[in-house]
Amino acid sequence: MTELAAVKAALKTQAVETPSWAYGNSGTRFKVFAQQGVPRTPQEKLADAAQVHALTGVAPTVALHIPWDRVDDYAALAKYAQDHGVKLGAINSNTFQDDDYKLGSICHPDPGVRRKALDHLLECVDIMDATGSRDLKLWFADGTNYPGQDDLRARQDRLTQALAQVYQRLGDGQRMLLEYKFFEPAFYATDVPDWGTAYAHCLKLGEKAQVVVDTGHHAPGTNIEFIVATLLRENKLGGFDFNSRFYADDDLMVGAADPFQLFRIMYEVVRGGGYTSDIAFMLDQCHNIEAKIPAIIRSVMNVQEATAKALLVDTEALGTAQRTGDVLEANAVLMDAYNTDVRPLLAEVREEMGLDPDPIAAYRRSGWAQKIIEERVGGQQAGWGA
Ligand code: LRH
Ligand code: MN
Ligand code: MN
Repeated sequence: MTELAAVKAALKTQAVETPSWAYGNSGTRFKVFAQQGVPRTPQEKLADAAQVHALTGVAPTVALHIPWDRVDDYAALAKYAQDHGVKLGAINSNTFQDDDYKLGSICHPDPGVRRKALDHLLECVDIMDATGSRDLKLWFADGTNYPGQDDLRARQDRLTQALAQVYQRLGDGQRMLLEYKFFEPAFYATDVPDWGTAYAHCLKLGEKAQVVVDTGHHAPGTNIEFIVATLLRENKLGGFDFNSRFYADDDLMVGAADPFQLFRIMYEVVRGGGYTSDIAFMLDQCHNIEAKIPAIIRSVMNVQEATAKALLVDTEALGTAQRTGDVLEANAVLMDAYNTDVRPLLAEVREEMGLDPDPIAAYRRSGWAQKIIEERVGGQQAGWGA
């Protein structure tokens, strides 16, 4: 196989998981701008996700968020997904929208609230059993707003205890992905604020516990690719929540603010053998002011472009430059790959996969947007506040 053929073959195996909540209405704490044609049910979100997969060929799974995607029969939902050409992916827990969680969930000072949160997490594993999902994705809004508000160490102990109970409940082939975020909604101290804390908990728990890197969850200037490289070396990188940030947890289209950062991350993934591993490449985004389905298609394409560039790095030339201390050449080799226009290559890849080379144009022509506007009246806010 030529090198280019190998790159194309790798691109054809790409899998980006789209989040159910990205298809629904969303907004900021200031305003949710409702859009026409948004899904009213989890099934309608899956139908939209199926369009994204049909047009890109690389978005075969959809993450659920519980209770936003609550249904009576999860096995039937999995079947519905399959009938539409997609599969259910990670199950995301939600222990942040209940009044009871004002002071936290599994780190709350009250054992009764901790029990309620734990029961929810265990229920999420029951759902995984029904859907056949591999991953339980845990993000905790837990933290404190004021120094002294609660005991930082005791909260870590409570976290350890609850995670251990969820870990024990995992079946064969199931994983727990622990997501960190440095602030928000807690402003003083967050209980899982960084990769180090997530890593320490996952290490103690065992092999099935891995860290999730949400690209929006770091302080400005953080070298995320270094975190990726480190977690990969330690076999503890479970997945990504891809999105883009200008300021905080903006949840904008991945690759929008800093496509170079996305390339650097994907380069470390490729470099560390993560591209062909079990890493879950998920989007975690909200499309507050733009049309949702084309925005998700655009996001998937942005991941593809960063991946194509990462796969094109001339590793031999890079290695030589690095070994000989040729700083400028090493940087130039990396930049050559980044500056390559990979859009024609990806258009070819799509054509070889039997797809339209331009998924967004194909979506516009498909009539799906008009169809859902006509058919779906009274769309619900599918994410925040639902
Ligand atoms: C928290 C987060 C986490 C949630 C999602 C809706 O900011 O990134 O992944 O589950 O947003
Ligand atoms: Mn996230
Ligand atoms: Mn987030």
